[in-house]
Amino acid sequence: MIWNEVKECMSRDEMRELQGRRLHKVVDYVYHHTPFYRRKLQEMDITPDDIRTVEDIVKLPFTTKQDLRDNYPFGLQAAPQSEIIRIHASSGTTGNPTIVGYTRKDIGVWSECMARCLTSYGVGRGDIFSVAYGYGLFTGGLGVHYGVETLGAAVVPASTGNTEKHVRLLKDLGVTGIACTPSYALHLAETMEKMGVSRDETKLRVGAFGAEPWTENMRKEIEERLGIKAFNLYGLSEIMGPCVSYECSAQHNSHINEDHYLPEIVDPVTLEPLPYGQQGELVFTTLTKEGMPLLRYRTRDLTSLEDTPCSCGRTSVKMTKIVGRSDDMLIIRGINVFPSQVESVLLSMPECAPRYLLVVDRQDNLDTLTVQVEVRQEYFDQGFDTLTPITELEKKISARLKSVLSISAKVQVKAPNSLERSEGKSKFVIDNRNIR
Ligand code: DLL
Repeated sequence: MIWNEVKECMSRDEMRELQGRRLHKVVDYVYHHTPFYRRKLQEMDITPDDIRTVEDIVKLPFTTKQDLRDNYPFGLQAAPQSEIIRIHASSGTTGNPTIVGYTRKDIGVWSECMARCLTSYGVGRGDIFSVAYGYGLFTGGLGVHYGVETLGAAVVPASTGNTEKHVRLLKDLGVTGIACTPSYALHLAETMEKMGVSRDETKLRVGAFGAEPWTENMRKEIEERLGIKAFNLYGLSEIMGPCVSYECSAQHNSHINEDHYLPEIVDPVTLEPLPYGQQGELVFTTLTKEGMPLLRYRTRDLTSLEDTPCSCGRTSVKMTKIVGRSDDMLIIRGINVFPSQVESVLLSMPECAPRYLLVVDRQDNLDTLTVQVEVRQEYFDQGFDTLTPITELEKKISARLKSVLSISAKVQVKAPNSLERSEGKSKFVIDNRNIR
């Protein structure tokens, strides 16, 4: 089934023509409504009239997460505050989070795009669909929620946490579909096994998984243990949230909702555009967004694009699985974490030396973060070699990390000069998860 055949199956020529028209419109819109872009375009001597076709996109400036941080909170918002009806925030930077405001029309587009994804997974009216992404500032919960409602299926806003209760709900309500992170899906399977609930006691048949990278092996395991078809769902808050791209019945690469989000692949170093098939950094221009439209937003996600015909009948460009990032962002239990954020928390505490190591593991299908940090010599000399104060300091750091970054980390305080030094670039992160 296809939710919007006109948009999802239009010829490549028609799509490019539509994108060209919308691109002109969005450039005109930001030129007149976002001083940040007006200034940038004027500096580059570009007027909206210079942008008429998709090919003209190369003339436009890039936008980065740093731009959003520098203009916190509403500097890149184009719509007047009176038109904004929802505000989300993205975790994942030192200092200011990224704030995204949506107009009523934006929420409509988001819901439509999300309905396209869910239809593509085979979800429809009569389905009972549980959303186990976090509800709140994160876009996962509410984003999928509105898509399910738009589609006309019944949504169960389960959110995250309390997995045993969730398993009971799945069973008792006859839930047929679920959306959550792929690692949470495996945790759910494990909890079901521990509770003695077999996959045949549920009616689950489909899952929408994303917000973090996952592998074909994880897909096989999720499908086998939960007895479902597992589909990829990709998105990012700055562009909209979940719904930017989605897999279809072919379960091979993800169709981009490219009438709304215009994709490009660029070399992350030179920023030169790369052709289809070549791997590089994914860049999006929002074509219809009113609240916070973005030109050439650098996602930092590494992937490639392909426009070969798909067996499902959709004609939209597909992106391959995300193979990594061009920055050092980690995604731990679905939360974006930059090592520099952890560093700034550690350095705000006088006991900690600027020597640390983040170790990321996956235990029982849930990500764990261990932060090892050296204590400063002067504190060590005051008796930190005895067990009790170290435990107290570990607890204190752990609580600070939790309150500032919303992540739970196991903290190990180390003696001065005990963490391995390297000759070349210092290694701050060891990621033992095998997710590529
Ligand atoms: O993670 C939105 C989302 C929610 C997507 C629920 C899918 C499902 P952010 O918190 O802004 O938004 O994080 C965006 O997460 O740039 C990728 O690095 C990563 N990511 C999201 N989906 C996938 C996926 C949401 N399917 C960042 N595969 C993105 C790999 C993903 N990485």
